[in-house]
Amino acid sequence: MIKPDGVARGLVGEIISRFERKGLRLEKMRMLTIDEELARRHYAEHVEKPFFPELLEFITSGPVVAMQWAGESAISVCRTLMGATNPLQADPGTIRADFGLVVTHNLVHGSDGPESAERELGIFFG
Ligand code: D4T
Repeated sequence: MIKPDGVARGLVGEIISRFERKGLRLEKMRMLTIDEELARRHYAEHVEKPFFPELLEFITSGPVVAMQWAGESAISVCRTLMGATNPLQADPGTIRADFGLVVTHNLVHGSDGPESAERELGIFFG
């Protein structure tokens, strides 16, 4: 998912292009603005975390682009292209390192395993 900062900064094409050039296949795509109810479902594991209020405000602040990507090891390949959660710790050449500066505004979200991918794709495309 391209988060509100990625959309607002005009980086949708750049980010999609990186996944496409890697060889992954774009299967589904949807632009939407996440409301509080959807944010709480999507980030269920973070609802009690101290950073959740800030995360909630940010993720509902503007449109996002939800996508379903397919291909060999798609989940780990996506996470490699995205880089570490905190852009300051992400490797150069990753999306978060190249375009991000602070952890809240880290441009992209990717499912961290097959179960979360199934759950999250169900939320956005079910
Ligand atoms: P997402 O879920 O957005 O792909 O990020 P990660 O899987 O890489 O990281 P995460 O689940 O640990 O964090 C979810 C989301 O919360 C924001 N965040 C995180 C934040 O605002 N402050 C923080 O201290 C942390 C750890 C960034 C990503």
